[in-house]
Amino acid sequence: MNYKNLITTYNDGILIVTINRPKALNALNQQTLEDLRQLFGNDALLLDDLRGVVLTGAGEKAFVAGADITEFIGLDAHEGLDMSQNGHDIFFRIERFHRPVIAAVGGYALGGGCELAMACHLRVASEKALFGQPEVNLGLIPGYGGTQRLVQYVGKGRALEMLMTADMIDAQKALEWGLVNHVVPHGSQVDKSVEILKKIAKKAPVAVAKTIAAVNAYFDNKKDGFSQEVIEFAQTVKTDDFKEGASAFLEKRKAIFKGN
Ligand code: DAK
Repeated sequence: MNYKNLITTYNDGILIVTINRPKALNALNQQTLEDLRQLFGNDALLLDDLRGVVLTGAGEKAFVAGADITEFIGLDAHEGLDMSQNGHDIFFRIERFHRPVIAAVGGYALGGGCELAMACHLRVASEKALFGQPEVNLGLIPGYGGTQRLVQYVGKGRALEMLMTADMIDAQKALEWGLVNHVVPHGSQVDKSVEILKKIAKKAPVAVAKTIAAVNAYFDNKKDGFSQEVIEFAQTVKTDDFKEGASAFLEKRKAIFKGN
C-alpha cells in the first residue's frame, strides 16, 4: 500500500491507518481524500484476512483539524458541489465498509475531521480529544455529512448548538453525549481501538459485516431497516460460521469461525 498522505501498518488482520500531515494538523486536502478512497474503495478490500481498521492522525495535537482551508480559496459553487459529493462518496465507503472501522482520536477532530470520525463505526477518544464543527466561523456549513451524522449521534438540539456556535466539546462531554464510545488516557487510543477490534475479530466475520449493513439501513431513507435486517439475517443463516457457532455452543466449546 502506497499513499502520499497515509501511513499504514498491517498486523494480525488489523490495519492501522495514520493520516500523516502533522504540520497542517492532518487537515484533509484532496490528496488525502483520494488516498482514503484508494484505501477503502480498493486496497483494503483486497486484504482477505482483514478484520478491522483503525484510523488515526499523526502527531500529538490532532486527529484531523478539518478540511484543508487553503483549498477553499476561490472555490465556486459548482466546484464546491463536486468536492462535497466526492467527500460524501468516500465517507459512505467508510461507513459501509464490511469490516469495523474505529477512529482513534487523540486531539482536534474539527470540521471535516469530526465528520470523518463520525463516518467510522466507533470512536475512541483520548482525554485530550476535542470535537467541533466550526464551519460557521468560515461562512460555511459542513460539507462531508456533518449536519446529518452529528444529529444521529448527539440529537438535534445538541447538534444544532455545536453547528451554530462552533463551540468545541471535550472528550468527556463527547462520551456523555454519545459521540464517542470510550475515553482513554492520552496515547492509548490506538491500543484501545486495536483491543476492541481483536475482540470483534473473534466473532463470525459475515455476521459482523451484516450487522454493519443492517444498522446502516436504519439511517438510509431509501431502505426499510426492518426489511434489510430480514435480508441480512437470511444471509447469515446460510453461512458455515452459523453452523459452527451453533454447534460449538451445543458442544460447550469455543467456536472457530472461518469467515464463510
Ligand atoms: N486547514 C489547513 N491548515 C490548517 C488547518 C486546516 N483546517 N488547521 C490547522 N492548520 C495549519 C495551520 O494553518 C498551521 O499552519 P502553519 O501556520 O504552521 O503553516 C498549522 O496547521 C498548525 O496550526 P495552528 O498554529 O493554528 O495550531 P494551534 O495549536 O495554534 O491551533 C487549531 C489549533 C486547531 C485551534 C487551529 O489550527 C484551528 O483553528 N484550525 C482550523 C480549524 C478549522 O476551522 N477547521 C476547518 C473546519 S471547516 C466542504 C467540505 C468540507 C467542509 C466544508 C466544505 N465542501 C466540499 C465545500 C468542511 C470544512 C471544515 O472542515
